[in-house]
Amino acid sequence: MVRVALAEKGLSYESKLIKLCDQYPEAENLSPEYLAINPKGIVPSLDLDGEIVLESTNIIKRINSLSGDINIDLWPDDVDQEKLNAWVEETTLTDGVPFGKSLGTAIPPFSLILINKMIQKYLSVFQTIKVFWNHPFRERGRFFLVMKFFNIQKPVAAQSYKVLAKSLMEIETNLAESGPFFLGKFSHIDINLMCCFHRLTDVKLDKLLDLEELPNLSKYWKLLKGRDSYKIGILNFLGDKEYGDINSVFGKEDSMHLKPLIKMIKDEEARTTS
Ligand SMILES: N[C@@H](CCC(=O)N[C@@H](CS)C(=O)NCC(=O)O)C(=O)O
Repeated sequence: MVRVALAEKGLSYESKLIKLCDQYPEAENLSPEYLAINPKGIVPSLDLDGEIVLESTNIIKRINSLSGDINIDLWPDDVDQEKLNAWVEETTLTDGVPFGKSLGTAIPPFSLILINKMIQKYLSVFQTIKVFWNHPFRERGRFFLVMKFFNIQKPVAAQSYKVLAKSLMEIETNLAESGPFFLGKFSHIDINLMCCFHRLTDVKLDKLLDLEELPNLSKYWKLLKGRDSYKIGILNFLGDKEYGDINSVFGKEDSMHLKPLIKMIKDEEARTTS
């Protein structure tokens, strides 16, 4: 989300990628140097000439206050501020919000299997226990340890069906009223939704974004994919390792969650129009 925001604003920056503890034994996000920047040991963090900004929502707001090569306001005054705030919150991976409670926490469950596989492939039991002990975000440490031994994706993903289906339908209604972007003009929420939708394509649920019941959503996703920031911030960013891991887990087939989700959307659509 932050890379997309930087591209939207046309800001240049130095990017320091660190090796996260869920897929690299180096666990650079738990190093003393990184914890001095971000005590929770999570990414992203922004260092703006010494001013440290944490949490993707805050970071994007701060980025928006800077002037880059592109004159765009990601938080325009003339859009519904309450709705913008609520939907940005709704689509962020907010700490403390359980999986499946918001759109931002209903999508990660579908990619949990990727974290499962990466931890199992790249980390030894000893390294995983070290992460468990050392992660300052206790909940995460516990979570990674569980993922080393159990594939918990299926039940967790099933709990997220309702919120995911309901959110896509709400986005459709909203777009029908005020498109072409979520609040008419492009804003922060479109960045978050771009990232949520891209993740749905990673996990082979992209057919949800092309249903005849959701025509405005389908148009909207095409519009988002056509933005330069989508290419710069997402498509061009992923390297061979990322694409390799994603493809080896999700393959070319549709997700096993696709059918139940489509059924839920179609049933709900039939219920509301009858
Ligand atoms: N609420 C945070 C969530 C950040 C987050 O969960 N980042 C993940 C990567 S997407 C991370 O740092 N994972 C490594 C870890 O938990 O050790 C934000 O929006 O900035």
